[in-house]
Amino acid sequence: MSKRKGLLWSACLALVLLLGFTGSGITSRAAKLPRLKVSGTKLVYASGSKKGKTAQLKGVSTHGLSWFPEYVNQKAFSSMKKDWKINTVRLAMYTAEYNGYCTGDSANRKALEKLVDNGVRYAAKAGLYVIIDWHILSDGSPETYQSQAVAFFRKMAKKYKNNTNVIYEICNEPNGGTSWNTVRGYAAKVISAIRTYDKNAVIVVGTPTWSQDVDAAARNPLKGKNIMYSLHFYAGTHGQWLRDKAQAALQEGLPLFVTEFAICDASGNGSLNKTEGKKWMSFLKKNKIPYVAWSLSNKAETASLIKSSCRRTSDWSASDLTAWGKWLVAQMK
Ligand code: IDC
Repeated sequence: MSKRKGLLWSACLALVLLLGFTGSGITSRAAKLPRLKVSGTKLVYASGSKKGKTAQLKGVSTHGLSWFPEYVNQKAFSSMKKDWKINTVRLAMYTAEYNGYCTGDSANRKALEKLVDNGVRYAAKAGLYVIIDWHILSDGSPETYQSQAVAFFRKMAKKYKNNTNVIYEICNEPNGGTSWNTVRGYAAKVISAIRTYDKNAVIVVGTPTWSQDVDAAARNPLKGKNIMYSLHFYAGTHGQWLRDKAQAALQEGLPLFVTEFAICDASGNGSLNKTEGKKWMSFLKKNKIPYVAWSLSNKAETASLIKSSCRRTSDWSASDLTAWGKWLVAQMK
């Protein structure tokens, strides 16, 4: 080999090694979870050994990140995966309530983004999928803070385009008479912002009437791939009539994701309706619908998974859980 050729070869080798190192650097920082995609009405694995199989995501949602930030910690996420068998966690970031992303000051916004970032990292390390939830509620229509949402999701997609575990939920619960047409217009703008950076991430779109009107979405779904639609239920309030709506939407080919549910009433209080709860769980399991329960907190309300007397923020034992917490964990195991 001539000296010149030798030099060329060493340069090539150095380049390959360099690329190899940076490549593994990226993968070790990003999640090692298989990518997800939507196929028909189902969420399936798009890579890895389970490629093509339905991904039955199941997990829990935080309460509002501004109010219960202490539950976003590595030990919490890892212990829920090990002890409760969850594979997904949802980060509920309120937009309009006290210290919401759009109503608090810029320091608050920064703190929320940091919590989201920590949450994504802890989830990746624990081996969990993570939903970044733009938690509209009292703002009613997603159009109220549309420009903020577009900017937020553009930023998130740029940051997490290589994180295979991130799912975007772009509007928790449209309400106050907001039509599907309005939600659809909003969704098209936010989805296009996300797709600037990430062509593949799964995006979940809320539906009118607190994410119940999946039938309206089924009549005129969005264009594009890897889009799912939220169905929320509280078994104390929502029964067979809502399952019928969901069934009809599935029949029309609409992919559903239950990004929030509990078995008390819709206020987050009242008693547990276990009879209706069981019917819902068998509906979800039969149709392989991914589900996430409300909420990981110790607030004194029925929908909390942790007892209000419990100060632990990870590694909970059965006696730390509320009746709802115990019921849910038994369902997921
Ligand atoms: C509730 C919380 C409660 C809080 C209230 C207003 O449990 O502590 O005071 O929000 O911020 C939803 C919403 C979810 C609600 C939950 C229970 O997405 O934010 O949380 N719920 O009311 N939809 C149906 C029920």
